Amino acid sequence: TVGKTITCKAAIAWGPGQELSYEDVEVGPPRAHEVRIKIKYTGVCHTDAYTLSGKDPEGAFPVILGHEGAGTVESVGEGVTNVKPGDHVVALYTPECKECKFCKSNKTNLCGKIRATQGKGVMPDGTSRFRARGQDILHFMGTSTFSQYTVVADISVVAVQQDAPMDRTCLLGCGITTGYGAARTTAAVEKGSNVAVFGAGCVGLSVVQGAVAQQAGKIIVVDVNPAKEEWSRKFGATDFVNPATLPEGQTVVDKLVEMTDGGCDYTFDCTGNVSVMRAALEACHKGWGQSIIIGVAAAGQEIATRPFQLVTGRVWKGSAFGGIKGRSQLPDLVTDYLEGRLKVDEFITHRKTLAEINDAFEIMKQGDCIRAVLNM
Ligand code: NAD
Ligand code: AHE
Ligand code: ZN
Repeated sequence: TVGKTITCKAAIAWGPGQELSYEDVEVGPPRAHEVRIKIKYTGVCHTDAYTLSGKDPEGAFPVILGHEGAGTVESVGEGVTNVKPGDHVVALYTPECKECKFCKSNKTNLCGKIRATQGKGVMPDGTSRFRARGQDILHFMGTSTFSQYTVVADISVVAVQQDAPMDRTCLLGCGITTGYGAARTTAAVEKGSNVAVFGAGCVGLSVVQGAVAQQAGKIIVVDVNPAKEEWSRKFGATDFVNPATLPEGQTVVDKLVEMTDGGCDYTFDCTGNVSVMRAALEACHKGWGQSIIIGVAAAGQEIATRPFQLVTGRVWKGSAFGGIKGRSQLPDLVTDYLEGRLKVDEFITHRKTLAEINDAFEIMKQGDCIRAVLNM
């Protein structure tokens, strides 16, 4: 039997730089290899604000943003075998088809199967499941969690433990997994190694948490917001550096090199600022230090350093979704959370409803917000 279209509320981004509009949207039934999810909770990530700002080269409008969501499966299309109605799920903006050359490689978590259509804001068959005001509305990152119901490809969803609260598991859909995975999987920080984390938002604090799990030595957080010192120490940072309060003539690179007897073994950019990315690379130890870029920079921004930095052994890398293959590995992170090894609750500083989403975007721009979770 063919499913019915559902009318529900969503926050629609009609154009760049505009407030989101909380209004009715029609959500079509899932087609073959698609899943319709009743979203229960969604986090708001800086990448949503980045795309809304118009600075994302892939940004297109009108669109339903949101990529940090958890909910229950409402219905599935033909051929779906990995989830069933009623399952508790997390949406995956980095899908896992398990068949493409990326999925078959143990060197990456990127999946190639639907990346082209996902980037265009449509389902794999090239069409949208969302309609409002008589026109098609685009999908975002293959997830569009700022809607009470959304439709995703079956490879973009993973069922997780039913006893895990969904107002927490939603955060494993991006921020926490991204930072924790970057430290544990992308960098695979070794015991005793010195780590510097630039930017103590949800992502940076999650890197700290991952570095603690890897038994790193020094875990130095660098942030221009002094209030982040307390946050950083709460997650296990051993040191905090505020570049704005260094003595005249001392750069953050000088400071980190001095603190670590020559440079860090691993550094992470969790700011999206290309000057910070350069400092993070140059604060690495000669011969082996690795710098991992996690932050997302605006269209037109480019990174630079002297090639000599790389000639002398420093390594520049990047990480998307923490290098985690979502369908294979996200349930393990939920287990870590349920068994007390992974902090999640601590990241939630604000709670709002979907109708209050513009307030959540405002709050996110203030320094005291780590994550705002929306109840749908
Ligand atoms: P956030 O804004 O909460 O945190 C950023 C932190 O950086 C803040 O504490 C801020 O004070 C600090 N900061 C800003 N400028 C700084 C500077 N010059 N020096 C030192 N600290 C500085 O953001 P977040 O949600 O943690 O996300 C961080 C970045 O990661 C964003 O760019 C986001 O788009 C990106 N991101 C990437 C992925 C991925 O898979 N690669 C996933 C999620 C988020
Ligand atoms: N569309 C942007 C890049 C945005 C970007 O880098 N996205 C990250 C996830 S951010 C989550 O908060 C990512 O995973 N990218 C890998 C991918 O395939 O999109 C641009 O610059 O075009
Ligand atoms: Zn995100």
